[in-house]
Amino acid sequence: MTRVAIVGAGPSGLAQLHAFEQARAAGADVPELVCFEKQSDWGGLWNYTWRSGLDQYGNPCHGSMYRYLWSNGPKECLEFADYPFEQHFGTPIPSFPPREVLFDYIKGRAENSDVRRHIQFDTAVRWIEHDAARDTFDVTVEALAEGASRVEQFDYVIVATGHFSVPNLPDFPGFDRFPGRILHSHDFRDAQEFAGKDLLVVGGSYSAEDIALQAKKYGANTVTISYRSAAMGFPWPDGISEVPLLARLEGRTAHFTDGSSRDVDAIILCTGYQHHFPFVASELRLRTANVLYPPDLYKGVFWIDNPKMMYLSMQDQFYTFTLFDAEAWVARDFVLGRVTLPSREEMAKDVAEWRAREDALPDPFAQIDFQADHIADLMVGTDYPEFDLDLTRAHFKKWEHDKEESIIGYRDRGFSSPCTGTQAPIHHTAWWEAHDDSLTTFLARESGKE
Ligand code: FAD
Ligand code: NA7
Repeated sequence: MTRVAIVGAGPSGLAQLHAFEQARAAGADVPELVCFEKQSDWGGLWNYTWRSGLDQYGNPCHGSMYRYLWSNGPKECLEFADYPFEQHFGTPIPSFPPREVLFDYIKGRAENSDVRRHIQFDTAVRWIEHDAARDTFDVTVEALAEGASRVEQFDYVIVATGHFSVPNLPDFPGFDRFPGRILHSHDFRDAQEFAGKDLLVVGGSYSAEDIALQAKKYGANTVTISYRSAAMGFPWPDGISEVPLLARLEGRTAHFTDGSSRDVDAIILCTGYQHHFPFVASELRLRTANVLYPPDLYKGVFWIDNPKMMYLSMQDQFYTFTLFDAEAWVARDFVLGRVTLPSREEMAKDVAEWRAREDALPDPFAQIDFQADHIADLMVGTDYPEFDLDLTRAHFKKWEHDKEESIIGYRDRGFSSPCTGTQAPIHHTAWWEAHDDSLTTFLARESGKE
């Protein structure tokens, strides 16, 4: 029997399992699916952990999410077309839910399609290589609790291990003598740790933006954001400011390239992540920066030198769950023989064209359209349910404008569903004032029980 290995049971691995289950429900003959997940539960980054550094088995901790994390984009732009939010929660909910609420939503669809039975938890994939003679993949896995390794053969491998877990960690002169804590955003957990402190955040993207806001919201005295290329330029609340790149530290004094300086108590490096696949043999290993169209992946999914090796969710992400679904549906249809791929040369040419187009994108609005076009391209010929993709483009562009208008207020807006058309209600506690991010409070307040 044909065997498919899926590595990782985060949102993209679960999308893959779900896609196969949908085909099975519609009568398809589905191969044997085995999903290996090194954590003890599913949900990937959305499965919050207090741990940082190493996990309970001594392996690098996967989790990069932190307490009080609320969706940083409208939920309508990541809604599962075959499982709308309203279906899961039984009522319309606001557009920017906290982590626990989205985790619940992800779990809901996975439970409904009963995919858990395919997942081997506490099992890390250690090595993937292709055997050309047999045209199968040897996958070495380790059952972490037992410390027992074994090798299994698969006809297809789908890597869904995410790429926001292994920090990119630059060094700066004087770090070795700084008398405070220096951490990467991967290890950031509870913003209350920085209450009353003067914090330096290095980076100019989503993590820098959100962690700076979190820290201030939960009581930091000041937050200085140091950027390399360009200031984010949002209308920051009092106590948050942006300065050019850090040049060096002298004791607790940070000096910046514009000649200014500040005394700081702690430093958070929001300097992004590495695509890191040490468990993949060199000739199958994706090597890329955080871009919208990585090299060597046809349709962003198929490894062009051997398309039976697939990767999900390796793009920089405006779209998340919607993109993962589109990728998972295409990967599934390839495995099921419903899709045939062009020659290696044609695939390489197609990838090159997309990448050239990405290089020429002038601004985030064009980037949003680019990623939406990628999704539209993926969905041609699949049976993924229809939804209003163009509406999500418009939502993302409005969201960009909302952030420019109010960086503490953009989450207090409501968007309409591309699946049901329902307009999201406004959460009655403004995000900047909402300190309780539990699912119970978020939903109970919504239905007027508090
Ligand atoms: P992950 O969620 O990273 O899951 C990968 C899974 O693979 C994990 O469970 C991991 O344990 C497993 N794994 C890894 N290596 C192995 C191995 N060798 N063997 C076995 N299992 C393995 N997206 C949004 O839509 N909205 C947000 O608000 C948002 N906020 C974010 C905030 C932060 C701080 C970060 C880091 C990301 C955020 N994202 C957000 C983006 C996020 O990447 C996606 O939402 C989503 O989690 C990606 O899913 P994934 O399954 O591809 O990867
Ligand atoms: P991103 O979006 O990949 O951004 C990384 C940022 O780190 C970016 O602003 C980089 O600057 C900056 N960076 C990288 N190296 C350095 C050095 N050496 N010095 C200074 N600054 C540096 O990662 P994020 O963590 O922000 O976001 C990842 C995901 O997490 C995202 O999906 C969110 O939803 C949450 P640049 O702008 O390139 O000059």
